[in-house]
Amino acid sequence: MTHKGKTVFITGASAGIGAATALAFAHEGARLLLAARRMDKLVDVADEARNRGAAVVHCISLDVRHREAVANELAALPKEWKAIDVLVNNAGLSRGLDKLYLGKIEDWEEMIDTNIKGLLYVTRAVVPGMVERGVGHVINLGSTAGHLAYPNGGVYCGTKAAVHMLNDGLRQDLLGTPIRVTSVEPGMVETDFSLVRFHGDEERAAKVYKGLTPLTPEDVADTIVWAASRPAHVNIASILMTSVDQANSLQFNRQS
Ligand code: 8X3
Repeated sequence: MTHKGKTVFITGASAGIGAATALAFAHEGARLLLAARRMDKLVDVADEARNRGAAVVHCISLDVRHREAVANELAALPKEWKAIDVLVNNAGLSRGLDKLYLGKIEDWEEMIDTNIKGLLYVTRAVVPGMVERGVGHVINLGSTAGHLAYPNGGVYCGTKAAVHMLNDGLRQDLLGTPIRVTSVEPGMVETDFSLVRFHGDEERAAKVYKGLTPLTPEDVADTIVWAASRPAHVNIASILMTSVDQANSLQFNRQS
């Protein structure tokens, strides 16, 4: 199944897995609807997507945490962008690495508002149209962290466990329609993830990936495109993926 001419909506598309996914679908000739908070970065991704073969690219500035903005921006889309074939619920982040009983409440709220509530707002805005048109695929970005918690990451892990369950629940609610629902759940991926977690502390972020080979954003993008490329009757429920240097949230093969 090719994505030529299909409309693919990706949240958090300005960097990391979101940007790599945009470029991977661009390579297939998809029409790309890209959303992120940082419009300057998003425009660069859009330019690159056009170079890689995207049929056409439309960018929207969107903070998925804002319920009304999500509803309004998606309702205001030009008609030709409303018929979304693939939704990649990628916008998400981690903030802080603290004992849960000492954690910063603002960090918790940012993660919960983005990773859980933002994903729900976007899903709520997009999926009814998919049901109405009888076509669609929702791909949610989960994590190994949603399967096994790690010390000091309880709230982030909790949000990703929630994504796993929301993914499951949505698939059940869509039974009887042709809409597919998949979660792609990676372990460590070398992106700005740790830089964001540590509020820009580069030294601390670099240590996370020290001595091991993590996944790349392209590895995950490739998997997302693969899941979206199965025959229409095949639903990949979830894909848990790590580099060979990681077994789960707690076990790593580090050289140093
Ligand atoms: C990212 C995986 O283990 O770095 O979702 O938190 S981990």
